[in-house]
Amino acid sequence: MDTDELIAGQRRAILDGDARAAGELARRAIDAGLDLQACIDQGFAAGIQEAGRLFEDGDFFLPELMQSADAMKAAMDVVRPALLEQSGAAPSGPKVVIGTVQGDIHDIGKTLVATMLAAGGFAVVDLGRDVPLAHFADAAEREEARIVALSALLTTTMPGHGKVIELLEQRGLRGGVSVLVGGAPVTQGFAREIGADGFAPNAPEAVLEARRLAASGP
Ligand code: B1M
Repeated sequence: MDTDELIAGQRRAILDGDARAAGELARRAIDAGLDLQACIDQGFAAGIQEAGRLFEDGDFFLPELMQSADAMKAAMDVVRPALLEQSGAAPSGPKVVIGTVQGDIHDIGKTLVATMLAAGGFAVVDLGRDVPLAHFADAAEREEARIVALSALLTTTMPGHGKVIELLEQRGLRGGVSVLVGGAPVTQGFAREIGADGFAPNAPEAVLEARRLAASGP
């Protein structure tokens, strides 16, 4: 199986909701020394995005979308440790508290961003998904975080980003903490509107943006 076939197979495994095949094809990519970011972008993530399109068009129902999401998780569970190992970075840099905001259970992209940040040398505290908004402020204070990183995949939950910023302000924490926002419906314009310090459209750019924020000071 050549690289193109392997990546096409990864996309197919996600669309088929085949967690076993997705995990196996992730392992094969690692063993073959392939560019894992390319496998994620063109293989696994392309598959889950296609599943989302089919869901939107009414050609996939929720159980099928959930199976695709499970297959995506199986692939990412295999890829994540390899990405961290490949980077060789010691996660001892500036501390980032990350999570998907309250009401939102989408965590595949958030976890990918968290992994890339850790691979980029940041000390990452992942609060998970559907995180009560006050928990971000609690964790920022407790962990003495340099960056609070917020993810939202739903248009109904993205206003949570702005509310976390308000909470940080109310608690007098805003001066020491930069806020980085992202997620499929989030734009640069929205980030500016709510007073976020940074925005990134994807995981690699989230690392660059976090580095810029860490270097520029609070
Ligand atoms: Co849902 N879902 N979903 N879903 N889902 C979307 C988001 C949707 C666009 C699908 C659609 O209709 N086309 C739609 C939202 C519509 C809207 O808001 N206008 C939708 C809906 C409606 C829903 C439900 C309401 C469905 C229902 O129940 N009727 C429900 C919501 C439940 C809830 O949260 N309360 C729901 C449920 C689910 C599943 C559980 C089945 C599953 C999630 C499983 C999981 O995450 N554990 C799921 C999935 C898989 C999707 C789609 C298909 C794929 C999301 C994904 O994982 N993408 C999605 C459609 C789509 O996005 N095309 C959809 C792959 C991932 C790598 O990309 O998450 O975008 P992404 O992350 C990227 C960037 O966005 C960015 O970097 C990441 C990596 O490059 N990024 C950041 C993300 N966070 C960042 C943070 C940063 C910076 C960058 O800084 C901090």
